[in-house]
Amino acid sequence: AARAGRVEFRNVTFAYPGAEAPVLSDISFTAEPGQTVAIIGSTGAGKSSLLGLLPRLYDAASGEVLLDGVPVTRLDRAEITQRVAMVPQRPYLFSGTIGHNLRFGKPEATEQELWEALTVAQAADFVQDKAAGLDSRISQGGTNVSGGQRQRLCIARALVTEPKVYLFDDSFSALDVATDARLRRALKAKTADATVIIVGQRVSTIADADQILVLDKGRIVDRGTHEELLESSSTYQEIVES
Ligand code: TTP
Repeated sequence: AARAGRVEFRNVTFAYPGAEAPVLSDISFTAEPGQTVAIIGSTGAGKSSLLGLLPRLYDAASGEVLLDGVPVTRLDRAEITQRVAMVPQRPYLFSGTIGHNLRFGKPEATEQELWEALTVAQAADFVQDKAAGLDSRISQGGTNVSGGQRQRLCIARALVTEPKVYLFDDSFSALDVATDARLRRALKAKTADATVIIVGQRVSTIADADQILVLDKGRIVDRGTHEELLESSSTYQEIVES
């Protein structure tokens, strides 16, 4: 059987309600199970908006977003959340214990599953260091953990649900380069069969992706591997050098 988690955008155009200019124009790409597709581009290029179309935070104005060949507009939310996990740019922790937060998408997850997810997310150490471990309280909005810890807890929360598709919106930006590298190595091993779409600002975060999409003003202006883009894309070169 074909592995699940294939994502396809077909000529997708999107504008926010009330806005005249489209934020995304004619976006087409495919991400296969086992692949990592990275999206890079300047601020406001439309990267977050692109990710949001898969879990239907918004719907395309024209074109189609398909999950395993089916337009997401024909799937219900439960079917999508079962298969797709998104770690948003400003990941949210609610008031409750770390365990509650990690079990958000899978209430029946065992402690062992939580620790496995924390280990991959490079968060096991700091949770272990807390006297109450998984029972440690998170304050509303997660203000009593650092930005990098919050990102890692939210990555662990996504891992607990074992989705077919991971969407990471700049999820590694608050991590130091070494932690970022360790996390992504562990993630790659853990999510070998999954489809990963990752928005990244740092070249080291995205350089090993199977395909990099260079987004500029809502359009894919270049695509390829890191090596290909270094040769062919002046936009990519500018991003790398900045
Ligand atoms: P984004 O999709 O947020 O662009 P980005 O993710 O590439 O930017 P960054 O790297 O800074 O995260 O925004 C694209 C445009 O859409 C931008 O002009 C702001 C607008 N926008 C809205 O109007 N409403 C929204 O809810 C969002 C997310 C963006």
